[in-house]
Amino acid sequence: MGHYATENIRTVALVGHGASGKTTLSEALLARAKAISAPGSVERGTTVSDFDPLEKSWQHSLRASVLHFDVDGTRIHLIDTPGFPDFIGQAIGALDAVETAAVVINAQAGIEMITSRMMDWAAQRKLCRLIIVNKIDAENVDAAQILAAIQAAFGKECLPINLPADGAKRVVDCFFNPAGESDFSSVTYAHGALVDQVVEVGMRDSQLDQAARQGVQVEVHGRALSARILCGNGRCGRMQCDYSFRP
Ligand SMILES: Nc1nc2c(ncn2[C@@H]2O[C@H](COP(=O)(O)OP(=O)(O)OP(=O)(O)O)[C@@H](O)[C@H]2O)c(=O)[nH]1
Ligand SMILES: [Mg+2]
Repeated sequence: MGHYATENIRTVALVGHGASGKTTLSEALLARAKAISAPGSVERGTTVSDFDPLEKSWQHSLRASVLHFDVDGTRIHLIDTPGFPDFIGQAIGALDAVETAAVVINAQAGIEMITSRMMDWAAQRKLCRLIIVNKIDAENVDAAQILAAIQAAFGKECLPINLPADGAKRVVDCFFNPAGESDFSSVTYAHGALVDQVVEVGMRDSQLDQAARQGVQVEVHGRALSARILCGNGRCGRMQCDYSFRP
């Protein structure tokens, strides 16, 4: 392992209900960061994190797996956790090892039991929280309705960093782009709301510029291409600048 200054290390736990797509997303992130040559698949039993024979045969995670990759000189330590309630102790333990909880939501299923529990448990630990709405490419997904449900459940401060575009084939970054086309809402509106919120939490322009320069930007393509980071909370100003996953 190379040497990384503390400010160039991020620790993130992927948490959320079973089958929301955490392991698949981990693969996409590893592949995009070139830590692996191509993303594996849960169905084929070829993912980095579900390496146990039982995980491969059951096709879901049983234990927390620690992964890492580098992006623009920043080392990301990612913990992929199981979402099924029987194994949730592994995910709760992971929260104590990270600064950020990325709560993955299945766009088809909406907010599920473990979604809400994880948001609560991460808040109790004063972690940065972000929500990733995954599987927006699946059938019968109403992304606007999901955003409304997230805001109703977790607060209006949950703002979209990315919005779906081109019929959910890609997303548009609302943090760095002041305008653009999206499937619902408006990039201009979302951008303005994010900037207002960052200003509200007291981040000065110079800090914003610096955060944008240092920001972790991971591009995601492939199967888990529908992973979208939707919102920030907790220390939201800092989190929104630090993490921008741009499919
Ligand atoms: N259509 C679609 N399917 C996806 C996406 N991401 C994951 N899947 C599928 O959803 C299923 C569950 O994916 P996993 O990555 O195992 O989900 P998980 O959250 O790790 O599940 P647990 O380990 O049980 O908590 C698999 O069949 C994946 O291929 C996506 O973005 N779109
Ligand atoms: Mg998994």
